[in-house]
Amino acid sequence: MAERSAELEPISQPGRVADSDEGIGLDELGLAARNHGMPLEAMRYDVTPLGLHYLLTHYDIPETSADDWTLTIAGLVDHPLELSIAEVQSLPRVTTAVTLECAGNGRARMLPRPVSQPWLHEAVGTMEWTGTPLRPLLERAGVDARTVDVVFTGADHGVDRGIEQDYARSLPLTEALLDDVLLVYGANSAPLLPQHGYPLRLVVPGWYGMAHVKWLRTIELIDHDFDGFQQSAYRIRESADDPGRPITRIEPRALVIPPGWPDFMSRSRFLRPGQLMLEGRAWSGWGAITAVEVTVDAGLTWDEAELAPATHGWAWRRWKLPWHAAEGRYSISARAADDTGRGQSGRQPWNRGGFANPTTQEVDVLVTSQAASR
Ligand SMILES: Nc1nc2c(c(=O)[nH]1)N[C@H]1C(S)=C(S)[C@@H](COP(=O)(O)O)O[C@H]1N2
Ligand SMILES: [Mo]
Repeated sequence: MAERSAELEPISQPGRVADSDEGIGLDELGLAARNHGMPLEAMRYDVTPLGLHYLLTHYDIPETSADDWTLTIAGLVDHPLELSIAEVQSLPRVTTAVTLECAGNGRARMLPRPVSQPWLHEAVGTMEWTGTPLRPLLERAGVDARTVDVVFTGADHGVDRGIEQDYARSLPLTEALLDDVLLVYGANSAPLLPQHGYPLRLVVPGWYGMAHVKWLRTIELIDHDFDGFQQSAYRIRESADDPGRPITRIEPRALVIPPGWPDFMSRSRFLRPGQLMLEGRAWSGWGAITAVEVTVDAGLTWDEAELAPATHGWAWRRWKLPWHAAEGRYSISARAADDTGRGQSGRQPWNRGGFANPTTQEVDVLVTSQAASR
């Protein structure tokens, strides 16, 4: 089903921005309860175990079956294709570890807060995706020279800001033809779970999550820039009437595995004094991570962490830094830079959608030899 209302940017009903003193509302809580993050201690795994990966589904998880699924490749092609899941699975098979991060990661820490899924830092995960490269299928269909965008549409359906739609996102043809773009039917050696797009999803290594269309039904080649709702929604805009710029690849980010043990409500941490290893992950969708710096004193001083050897191109990289924790209070953060010169600056450039917030974590830690009781 196509979108019911032809909307051009900017979307006529912009998302809401919370008042400066407005807490998280029940609607945001509802979204957060459906769309869980990855518990940050799960950064200990190179590959995020099934069920621990973050989840973001705008509407409902559709009822789908591999048995009667058809993937259609149509639009500006010489020979439209219709493929069953069995046919997709009979094509050359690739398995690759890719880190996904939601473009809204960090949104809840923007001030004022754009009202949407209120992520703190946990909208990230890395799975080993199994599928087949998209490019040979597009070549088999025969790409018309007039093609500008390739539109990927999922089976999920809903309404956002008054626009009824199937979830749909496009890639510029040049990006869709990159060798690492995959049609994926498996994750971590198992069939895709329903919530991650069973029976078929797109994986676009390096891009923010919104590009990785789940429950993929149709691929359509068009001769203009796609202006569907989700294409217009994911832009960096400073105001409601700012046309903004599209969100594409993942900006560099480093996160710390919170050390010690947490306080139930505040999630602040406790540690015994002594020698320990701070560890975490860093990733970028633009290039290889080249540096991670860590502070334990709220940004007064930064130390360079040791990077583990890079594994897969688009999977996060492990880092570590030995720390002698003396009694006292600390605020721990990490920041990353990549080989394209991009890096996490301390300051957040605010934007209306709450996207790509580079602000670092602030892990509050009390190092004490006493039992943590009052
Ligand atoms: N069909 C469909 N695909 C989708 C979405 C969706 O709501 N519907 N959400 C997108 C967003 S915003 C993100 S961050 C990722 C999340 O993928 P995951 O839930 O498998 O972690 O899926 C993307 N693909
Ligand atoms: Mo997302």
